[in-house]
Amino acid sequence: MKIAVYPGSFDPITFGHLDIIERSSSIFDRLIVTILENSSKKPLFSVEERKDMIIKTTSAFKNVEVDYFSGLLMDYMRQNNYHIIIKGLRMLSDFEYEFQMALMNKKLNDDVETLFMMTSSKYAYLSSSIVKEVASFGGDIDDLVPAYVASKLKSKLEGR
Ligand code: COD
Repeated sequence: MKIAVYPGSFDPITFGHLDIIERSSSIFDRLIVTILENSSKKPLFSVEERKDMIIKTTSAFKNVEVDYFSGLLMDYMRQNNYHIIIKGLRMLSDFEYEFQMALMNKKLNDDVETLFMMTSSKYAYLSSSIVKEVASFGGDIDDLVPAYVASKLKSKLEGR
């Protein structure tokens, strides 16, 4: 069985993430979308809230599961005997960051391969940070995230 892990912060999940999930879930038998901590980001949503949004928005994909891990991605991979990571690539800046991370991850665990999937051009500009920025100023995010996520984001920002 071919299993891949799609790791990220998913704070919150966007149409860009969902595009990568849809395309990679059609290639692998199981796709595990795993929420991890990115130490350079302070999340807006709790792990439970992020997990809920991923579960709700990926329910159409029957081979997609959602998980969370606190710690190094490579420890997660080793503990679960997973060997393939999927990453999305948008801009040159993504490449530098992801390249460095892939090489360090390979050094930490040589049994794991990182595969990169190019963004769809319509989502090349899209990130969770941009969505939060637009939403925080009352901009329209309906084309950027599913309706369920948009409503969670609006109520989260109103409650702050
Ligand atoms: N189109 C295509 N791909 C996209 C898009 C889009 N519009 N938006 C996001 N993506 C891709 C990103 O490039 C990334 O591959 C993935 O989706 C997740 O994105 P984010 O922004 O939700 O998540 P990140 O980049 O903050 O996730 C970083 C991790 C949490 C995976 C990383 O920090 C990590 O592995 N943390 C655990 C600790 C660890 O092991 N650190 C690494 C040591 S080398």
